[in-house]
Amino acid sequence: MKLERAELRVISLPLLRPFKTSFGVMTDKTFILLRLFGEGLEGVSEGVMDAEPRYREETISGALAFLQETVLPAVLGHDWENPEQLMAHLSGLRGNRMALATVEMAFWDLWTRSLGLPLRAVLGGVRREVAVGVSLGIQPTVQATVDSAVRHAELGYKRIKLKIEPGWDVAVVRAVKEALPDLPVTVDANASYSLGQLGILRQLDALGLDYFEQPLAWDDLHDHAKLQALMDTPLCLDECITSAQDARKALETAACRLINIKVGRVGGHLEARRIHDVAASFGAPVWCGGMLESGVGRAHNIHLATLANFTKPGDTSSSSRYWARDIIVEPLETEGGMMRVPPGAGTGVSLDLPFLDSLTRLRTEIGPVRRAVAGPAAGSPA
Ligand code: OSB
Ligand code: MG
Repeated sequence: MKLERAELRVISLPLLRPFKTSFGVMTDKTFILLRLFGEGLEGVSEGVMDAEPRYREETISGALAFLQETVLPAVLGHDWENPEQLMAHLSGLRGNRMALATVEMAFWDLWTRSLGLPLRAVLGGVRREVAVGVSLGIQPTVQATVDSAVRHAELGYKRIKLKIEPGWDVAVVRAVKEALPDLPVTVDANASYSLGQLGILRQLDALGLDYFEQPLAWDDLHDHAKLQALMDTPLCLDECITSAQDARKALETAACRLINIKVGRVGGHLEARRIHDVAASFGAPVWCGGMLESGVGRAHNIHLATLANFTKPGDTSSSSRYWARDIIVEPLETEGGMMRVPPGAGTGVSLDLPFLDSLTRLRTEIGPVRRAVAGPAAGSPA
């Protein structure tokens, strides 16, 4: 597949309701959208880095510069046989896995479209629909959280994940567990606790959670291993895992017992699949996380989650939970807690370009020779 040109956009999509985590409140989802063009076809992806480095260290502004100045010039104008060859060419670039994932994922979409095959089939997926749960942000009250959890359980979602932070933990978890004794309930602290808070962590351990996601620092496998040795509840790592090597080290040292794989966090589908395989070799389940992606990133996640060892429900819930209108044409909606993989070649989804244009804050085209153009809404608020 000859990569001819690329288009980078920054999109702001308003969320239906604010999403609060231990690291901040989000009211709009702002993200990088990448389109890669070649042989008359187009592949699309979105980056999962935020404007500020509060989840992990990458940022939208940093990624834009890195993609424009380094990564895209290195891959455009060349004929790539497959994603492996493309990524081997970039293997000397350290870190920046969210930015690299953006290019890798768009290339997978483009390449599998050129093969006329669904992304899931080429990745080696084993199912046509994937089980999903929901991730509930920190709410104003315990009652509001219980109501939301019950509503989602009634819609068929197969697991409830509660965002927690110190001061918003034991009471809300206990109330949701009491309301839904038979549904798997999990918590995600997004790195907001430390080993100094063992008292609270032990209380959470006694509540029968399916697992506890990323209790401790985003870059700290060592303390997670210490904590796992003191807890019955399986720990699940998210922020800490950016590669198959990280996954091996985490599982070898029992810093966790399962892994939240986000293709956009780990450098793309190839690395996501390697993490999946490493976890399988340890007998550790994985599940597919999310970053409040638009339909573009959501579709990539859904295809990835068809691999065999994605045995726990993922976070890729219905698009209509997040947006009044998505940037893709095809609906991505669950039924009975199952999300059908979009049929068709590649990710199987297509951009709603007029709507996308109205959300575009910045647009740059990069050819084999780079040039910048003003976007339809460049410089003005979305
Ligand atoms: O830690 O899994 C996380 C959203 C943004 C950033 C980090 C996380 C999340 C979620 C929501 O939990 C997942 C989703 O619904 O897409
Ligand atoms: Mg998480």
